[in-house]
Amino acid sequence: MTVPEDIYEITNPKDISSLKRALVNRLIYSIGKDPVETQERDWFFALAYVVRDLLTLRWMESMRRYYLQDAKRVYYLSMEFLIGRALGNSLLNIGCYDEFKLVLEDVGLDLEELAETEEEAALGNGGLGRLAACYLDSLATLRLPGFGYGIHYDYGMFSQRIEDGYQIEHPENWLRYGNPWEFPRPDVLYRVQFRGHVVECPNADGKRRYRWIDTEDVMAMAYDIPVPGYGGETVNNLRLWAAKASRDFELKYFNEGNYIKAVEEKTQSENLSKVLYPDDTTQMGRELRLKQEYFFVSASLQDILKKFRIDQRDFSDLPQEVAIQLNDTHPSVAIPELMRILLDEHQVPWDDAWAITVRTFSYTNHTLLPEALEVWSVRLFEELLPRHLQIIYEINHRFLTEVGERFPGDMGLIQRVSIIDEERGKRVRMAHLAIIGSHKVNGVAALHTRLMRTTIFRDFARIFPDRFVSITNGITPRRWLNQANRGLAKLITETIGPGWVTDLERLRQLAAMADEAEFRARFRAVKSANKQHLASLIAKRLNIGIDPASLFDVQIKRMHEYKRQLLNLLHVITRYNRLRAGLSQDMVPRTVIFGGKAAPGYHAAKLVIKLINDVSKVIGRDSTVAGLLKVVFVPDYNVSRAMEIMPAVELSEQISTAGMEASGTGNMKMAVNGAITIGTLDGANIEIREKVGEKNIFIFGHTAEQLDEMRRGGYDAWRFYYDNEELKLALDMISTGYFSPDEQDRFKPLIDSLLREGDRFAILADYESYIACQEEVDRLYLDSETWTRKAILNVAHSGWFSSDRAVREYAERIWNTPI
Ligand code: T68
Repeated sequence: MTVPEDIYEITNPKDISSLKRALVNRLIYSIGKDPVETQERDWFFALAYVVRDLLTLRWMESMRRYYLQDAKRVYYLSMEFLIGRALGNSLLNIGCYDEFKLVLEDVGLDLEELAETEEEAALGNGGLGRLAACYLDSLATLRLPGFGYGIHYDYGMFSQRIEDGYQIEHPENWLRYGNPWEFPRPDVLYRVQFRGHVVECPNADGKRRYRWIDTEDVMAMAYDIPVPGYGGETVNNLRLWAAKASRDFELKYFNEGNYIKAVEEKTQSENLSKVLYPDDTTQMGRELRLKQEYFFVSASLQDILKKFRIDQRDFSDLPQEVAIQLNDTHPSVAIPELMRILLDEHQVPWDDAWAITVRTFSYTNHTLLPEALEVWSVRLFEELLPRHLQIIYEINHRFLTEVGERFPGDMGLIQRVSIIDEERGKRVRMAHLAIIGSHKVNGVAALHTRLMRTTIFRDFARIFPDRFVSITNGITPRRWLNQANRGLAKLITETIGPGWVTDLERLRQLAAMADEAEFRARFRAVKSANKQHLASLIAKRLNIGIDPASLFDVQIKRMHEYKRQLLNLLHVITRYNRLRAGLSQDMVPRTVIFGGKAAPGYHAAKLVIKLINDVSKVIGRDSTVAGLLKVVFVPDYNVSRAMEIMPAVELSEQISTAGMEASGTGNMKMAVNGAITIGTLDGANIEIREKVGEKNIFIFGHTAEQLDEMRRGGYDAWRFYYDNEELKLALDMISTGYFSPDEQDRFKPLIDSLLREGDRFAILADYESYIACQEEVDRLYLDSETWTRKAILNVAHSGWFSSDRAVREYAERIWNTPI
């Protein structure tokens, strides 16, 4: 049916009175509330529905456009999308922020306040999930037909409360009041099979065929979330799958007359999409996790192939029409799944099926840490996905045969690259599967890709020299600058015009302004207002007073040993000791802010949270350092908290052990918001240094190569301890209960890991240069004009870290969908 244009409720989104009418209509007809008797949340939902309506028309237009263009589709498969709140971002992206602000004022409401009532979509752990969300924003802004596929978790990332200094996890029921952005699609439903067994049945043509039968099935139901690009022209789609019981359960038990049992089993199968696994670095090998992975992969592939119009087209066209990006190995079971569909359901010969598969998939690696690399026991795989295991064996057999022919006699090589790890029990190495089944494998920063090629995937880099590429991560300037830092955005726009929002390299034009005193003063005024704003939030929520004039020194990210929050704390303690010794003359007042969640089972990381809070308490009570040093742990760090904190950061702590942080993206967010980085030569810090210039960043510590060498020669933790009195003092204070008088050996495990267990993260090795570097930070901060100049240059040279640039690189170098 065609729709007459005049039927749309809002024809001109700049027309305040029609916006207001739409808002009140939603309140009455969609929420069912009398405008005289409303709560703030009702207005939020009414507003969200109006905005969604505006998005929906553009969304349909975008889909029609792609269809007519027959454009190649890009599908981003990810277990995580850390979206955050959507209201403010959508309003800015469609260009109606100020209009809606007026409309709300008219009814006595404040838009910013209303926006706070939105539950954030925290469907991710950290960097990997947030990257996926930034890339969706860029895909839409660049008008690329790029679609996300993921899981509709009932419970996303847990919320963190701090009780007596300890992290306590609470489930976060973000869907409690419903999600106003999503469209449930009960008609988009796919069957996903598990378990059962495989039978061989000869075909009429004599070829062997395999059938996967007697399976236990779960249904995947779609929820669609519109993703608006900047300017509002293009709206893409994020499709999340929720598990629903298949009717089979009901029928089976109905026949037995066991109604209660039927309902029990229904609930059990729907548990599949209940909760996000909150571990970002350790592979637990849990059955439910593998089920989640296959569940969303199977549904997504069925959907992708349906849109490809499988019945009318030749499969060999698939790689020209479709690119599928695997966000880490989590969705890599998609490789044997596509093979299974082609082989078993469409009788495509193996070699053709394999060529299609490899040309369709590509894989992004996000970590080199061995404990984070996914492996599944062959036994579990066989139980849940017997046909996939067979296919993986066949992929492996053919691959190893080829390797054997190309590198004859190298048995070690065969063992090392095999998908099946035959040592510690038979296990499927998902990274090997992902590399072998993809045409491109990318690392997320230059150093990370280099290390990937020379260390963990060295053999593969030899076998597939052209397969490995580096695409440094990026962040969306819409959320992280335009939305989060309205003050700076305004100053930038007044100075160089609004084009930077979609062309971040234009920030370069600010470089010349760094030498103008008047601009520096304005820039400083913005930072100062942002700091005051953060201070007022901290006062309101945590009842802690911080000095807005002090240096804001910030480390916000997941809690992990390799990120070395403990090194930061050793500096804090050393600083505290120096202040108490009366050495305050060279030191500027500082507020050291921490924030981050620890995986619930990660004891060392949780203990660091407790130590931060204990140190904070002792320092907070010591009047001799009042006004000179303060430590704050901000609870429940998430996307919304990040948006509040980033604009106020002056010193960005990026201090991971060299070679361990694949890229980092918080480092980019802070730099573009005018913070100066103190960091190691790790991940994207190296590229930040390259772009902003070595004079405008504080670099310290050993390089990855130096650490490697040091470890080969034997790492002597005690030497660092005895050679540096201040380090010894700080460690002794922690281990003798100075910060924990109620439990003297509370932090023994932390000290043991440093001194007795080899200091895997080289905290002691980097302590001295870190402290020296922090001294330099103080000296520079005293010279406020020079500091500001460098901060401006950080903003000016951060344009390259836009996710638009990153997505363009994927489009050109991996997806073959150049813009
Ligand atoms: C991060 N990884 C990297 N993993 O640590 C970070 N892992 O350096 C990089 O900038 C970022 O990815 C984006 O590339 C993660 O965030 C996870 O969250 C994760 C989750 C589940 C399982 C394993």
